[in-house]
Amino acid sequence: MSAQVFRRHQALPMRASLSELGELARTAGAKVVGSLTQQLKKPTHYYLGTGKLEQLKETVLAKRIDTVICDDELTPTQQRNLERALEEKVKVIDRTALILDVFAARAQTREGRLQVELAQHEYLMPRLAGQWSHLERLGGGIGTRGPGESQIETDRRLVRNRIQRIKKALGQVSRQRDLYRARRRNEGIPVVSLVGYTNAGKSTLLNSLTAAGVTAEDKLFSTLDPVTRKVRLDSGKEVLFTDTVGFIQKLPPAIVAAFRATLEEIREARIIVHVADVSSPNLSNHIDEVESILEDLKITEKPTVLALNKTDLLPGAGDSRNGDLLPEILKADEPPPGVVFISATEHLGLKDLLGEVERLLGVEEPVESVVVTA
Ligand SMILES: Nc1nc2c(ncn2[C@@H]2O[C@H](COP(=O)(O)OP(=O)(O)OP(=O)(O)O)[C@@H](O)[C@H]2O)c(=O)[nH]1
Ligand SMILES: [Mg+2]
Repeated sequence: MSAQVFRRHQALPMRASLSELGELARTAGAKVVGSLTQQLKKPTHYYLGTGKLEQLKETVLAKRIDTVICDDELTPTQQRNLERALEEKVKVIDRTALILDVFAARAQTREGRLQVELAQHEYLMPRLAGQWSHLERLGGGIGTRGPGESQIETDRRLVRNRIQRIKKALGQVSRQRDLYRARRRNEGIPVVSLVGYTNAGKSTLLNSLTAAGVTAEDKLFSTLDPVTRKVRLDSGKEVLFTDTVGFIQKLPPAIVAAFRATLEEIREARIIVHVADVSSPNLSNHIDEVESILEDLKITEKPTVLALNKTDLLPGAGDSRNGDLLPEILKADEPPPGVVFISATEHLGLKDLLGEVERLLGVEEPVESVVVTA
């Protein structure tokens, strides 16, 4: 696939990952006052090593920090230990909790809200023990049941019940979705799915292609719920473009699981338009991440157009902000097949994009060959 051009198989560099975490935190309404990094072969029970932990304590005190956000998913023990080691009232959360927070604030439809709530509960479940362990120690002796322990069990049961109820409600919503999908299939209008890293410009593109009026903003995860709009191609043929939730590195498994139904809409698509922000210094990582999430969802082998968006922000060929890969592509007279350069805000390259979609639609889907023998 064309996106292979960018493949480098590397995780987002630590600095880039931290700056993304900062963006997420700002999106959630926090003010970022500083960051601290450490390279460890394996995180400790405190997540950080002893020296760094001391440094963190001092910074928290000096800057009167009220929340510490770690750029990985913390184990319940790590979270508890860190919280105990720091000042009282300092909250310790991890990347997953932060993403869940942003998602919770963004979800608008009933399905979106249910999905986020499911992910939140799944995330909370293994962490309940930690929250009540201080009570456990007050508990009785051998063979008796401490108040903490029974509290954990009550809480677990409540959460488990809630999870069951949400799953049931989601099942109903997804049946409605199936009906809608079947109707769409009957109408025979091909679906083009916009996928890409969060903030790549998917919603802006949908708005530019149609008059969709989808919220597009310079914030991570502005879209959580799928939006579908009809677009007429040059040939007069109609296609449905769908815009959906953006991807991000280290997307929490609880979220992928909860959003599976939404994400699987992509599987229904005839064509995928992978939108990427060409002005990002992390372009190749973003492309890699999106491809690997698609692979996880077993969505491969779909005809794909790679739409390199925000070309208006590029100072021009020869610029090396994007490492050594982009200039190569820009230097070429023509982008490689399956790649188009666009600017969704400036309406540039949209004809090329639709042309590419049209070309892919014209490519017959493989038909099982039948051998008839006399
Ligand atoms: N300069 C420039 N900015 C753009 C372009 N396309 C999108 N943007 C900006 O990029 C930001 C993110 O755009 P969205 O359309 O919300 O991105 P998205 O991919 O839908 O993001 P999520 O819904 O969060 O996954 C907005 O501030 C847009 O105005 C473009 O072609 N050029
Ligand atoms: Mg969007």
